[in-house]
Formats: sequence, structure tokens, C-alpha cells
Amino acid sequence: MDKRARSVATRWHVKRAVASAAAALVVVVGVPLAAEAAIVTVGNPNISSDIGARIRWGGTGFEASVFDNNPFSQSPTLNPAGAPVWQLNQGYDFQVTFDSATGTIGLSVDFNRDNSFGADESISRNTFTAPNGLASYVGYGFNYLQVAGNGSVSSLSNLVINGASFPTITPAGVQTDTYFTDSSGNPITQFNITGTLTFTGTGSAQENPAWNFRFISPEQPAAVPEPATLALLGLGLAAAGRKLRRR
Ligand SMILES: [Ca+2]
Repeated sequence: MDKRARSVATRWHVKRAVASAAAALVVVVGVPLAAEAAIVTVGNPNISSDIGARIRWGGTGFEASVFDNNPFSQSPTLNPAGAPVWQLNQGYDFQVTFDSATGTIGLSVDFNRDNSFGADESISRNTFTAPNGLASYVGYGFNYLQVAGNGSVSSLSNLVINGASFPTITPAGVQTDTYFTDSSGNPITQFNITGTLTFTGTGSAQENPAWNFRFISPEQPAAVPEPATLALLGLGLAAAGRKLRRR
């Protein structure tokens, strides 16, 4: 091969190497990451729950708690301060949150109906004894959310989960379970569940009526390449290209 032909061949190889490296970068960037998509309802996944939050008739009044399942532990517990402890036929706004960064479940109930959650209207928890052996959910997401209501003297309206609105749920005397998931199938690492809970009667027994917000099937989301790693990869490819061109 003469010098000119070798030079042309080298340029072709350089172009090809840079192009394939660039394609590799695009592939890396284009890998479906654990991005969360729209929240949608789904059928019963038939998987037991892990941890959750509960608002219920406690036998002597209404209360709210954060729980785990192994052994079943409702702690801490949130009780309305002052009187009346609960007015029937009045809507009470609530919020349930999960934050993967800290593994914390939060629960707030606007007991005094002033449209804000005060310090004495909020509880949270980040250590658990769960059936799957996890004591901490830092770095985890959940595949499903179950919203379960029982009794016939309550309703849950204005339900919004991560920005998506859902119809009012009214148990007609039997337990009603609604399941939610991420439409892309990725574990959900951040939950923000808000709604309005209205009790129209005190119920018939302890925990009737009760509303549970259960987080089901925890998983560690797929690793997401850090922006810094991608930047380094890009620098590395550029350097490789320069090295090839210098040959
Ligand atoms: Ca309040």
C-alpha cells in the first residue's frame, strides 16, 4: 500500500472509530434508565405488602400511623390534637410520601382543617422490620401501591398520586383494593399521594373504617450512569479520536 493509500485508509479508520465511539456514546445515553412514567391502575399483583401508612377508626377515635409487617408494628401514631377529635361528614386532607433518598415514609393529616400540615399533624419513619428482611428502604423503589379501604361509612376523594388524578373510592360495605404502578414498569422511588378522607360514620368496630396505603414489592432501581461518568466517557472518546488522527 503506497503512502497516499495508507493515509486514506488511516483517515477512514479514524472516521470509523470515532463514528462507532460516538454511536456507543449514543447507545449509553439512550439506554432506558429507571425513569418514572405515569402512574396507572393495575390488577392485584398478589404480592404481600411491605410497609405503609394507615388512617383508621381506632375504637375510641380516629388515628393515623406508619407501619411495617414483620411483626406488625404501627409506630409512630398520629392522633388529632384538641377537640373535636374528628367531625363526621367533613373532608380531611392527607398526604402520604415515600422518599427513596432517605427511605422515609411520611404521613400527614390536616386534623384542624386549616389547609396546611402542622408539626403535630405529621409523622415519619425510616427504619422497619419487613418480611423481605429490609430494615431500610434507602435506595429502593416500589413496584406497586395499594390503596385499601373498608367499611361503608367513608370515602376517599381528590386522590392524586405523583400528579395523576384518580376517581373517588367509596367502599360499599366491603373492602376495596386499588393497585397503582408505574406505566413503564420501573420501581417508583418517590411517592406523593394526596387526597381528602371523609368519614360519614364512626364505623362498627376497631379499624372499620380504615384506609391503608401500602407499598409493595421493593426493588433497587437499575443503576443510572452519573452525568459526570458520561462526561468522562465523552472526554475519553475525544482523546481516543485525537490519538487516532495523530497516527
Ligand atoms: Ca392543619
